[in-house]
Amino acid sequence: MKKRIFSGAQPTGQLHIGNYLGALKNWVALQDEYESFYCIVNLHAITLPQDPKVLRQKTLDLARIYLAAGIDPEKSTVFIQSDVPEHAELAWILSCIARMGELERMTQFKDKGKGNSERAGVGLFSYPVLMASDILLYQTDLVPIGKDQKQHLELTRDLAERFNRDFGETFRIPEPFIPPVGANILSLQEPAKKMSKSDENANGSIFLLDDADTITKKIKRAVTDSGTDIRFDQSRPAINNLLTIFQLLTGKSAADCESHFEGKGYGHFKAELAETIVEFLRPFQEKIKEYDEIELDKILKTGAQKARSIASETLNTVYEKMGIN
Ligand code: AQP
Repeated sequence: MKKRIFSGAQPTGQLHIGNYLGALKNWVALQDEYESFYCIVNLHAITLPQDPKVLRQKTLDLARIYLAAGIDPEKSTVFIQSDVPEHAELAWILSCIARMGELERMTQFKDKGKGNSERAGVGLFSYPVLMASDILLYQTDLVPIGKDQKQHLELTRDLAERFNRDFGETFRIPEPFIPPVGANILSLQEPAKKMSKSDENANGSIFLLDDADTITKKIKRAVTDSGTDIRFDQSRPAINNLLTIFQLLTGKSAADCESHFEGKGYGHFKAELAETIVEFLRPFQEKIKEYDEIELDKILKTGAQKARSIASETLNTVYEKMGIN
């Protein structure tokens, strides 16, 4: 039997090249080897205020992005989180297992709550529990994620182990899959921070739907560090980040990237990087238009049906073990 993968992205803001290189690219690569579940996690999106009409549209747009990136609905199960109510149900159960202290340690809550826990939403606080529910419902073996989600996956493992200890073997303990390169693509403007959908400065991110002009301008404006060599160097995060993007999009080795730009300056490098991104995104952007609403709806409904059949089995076992059913 194939091992199982679960992963998802939130339909908030615009997906950027960090989401693609840190997550989506690996989802596509892993779908042949694993039984894969790729979810549009719209219930996570509402942990921060969303415009209802925009949220619905972004949910469908994100499904299109998954498909255009190469997720094949014949191989992978693609679905919307809220179409499988078991996610929210198991999240309640797990929130009765989770401890306040362990949630308080989540750095993403500290970042997104802006240190003001008095005003932060309870959903924002408990969102890692919903993420644990997403993963555990499918008896997932592997979760492809960027570095920012590592702490949440550790919590998922802790909750699963605690439940198994207290109620008997129920959940498979998932392993993270963090790509060796690309797990933490940084902001083009502030390379001390990750590239992020919710960054107020749009120049920090290359969005998957940016046009050629915008991409070229953003790369031109990307901050650089001191030194002029175009080579990988952990002590120069800006150039390291830009070269990593180049490496992942061209599929070249790190050594080949460095020798390719040997003796060349930033001007040359940035122009070639911008061109590489534009050419990479062109077919992707064209493909997005291919899926009409009816076809998309069919894919998502079929996906939800398949997902539900597995999720409801896990939830029934959980209820039985706890004396609820
Ligand atoms: N900068 C990044 N580099 C590599 N991987 C990244 N991911 C996010 N940012 C980077 C990975 O993308 C997947 C989907 O992310 P998400 O939609 O759940 O949102 P997020 O992790 O909260 O990332 P964002 O883009 O920064 O969104 P906001 O600003 O809304 O928080 C995940 O696997 C994530 O690890």
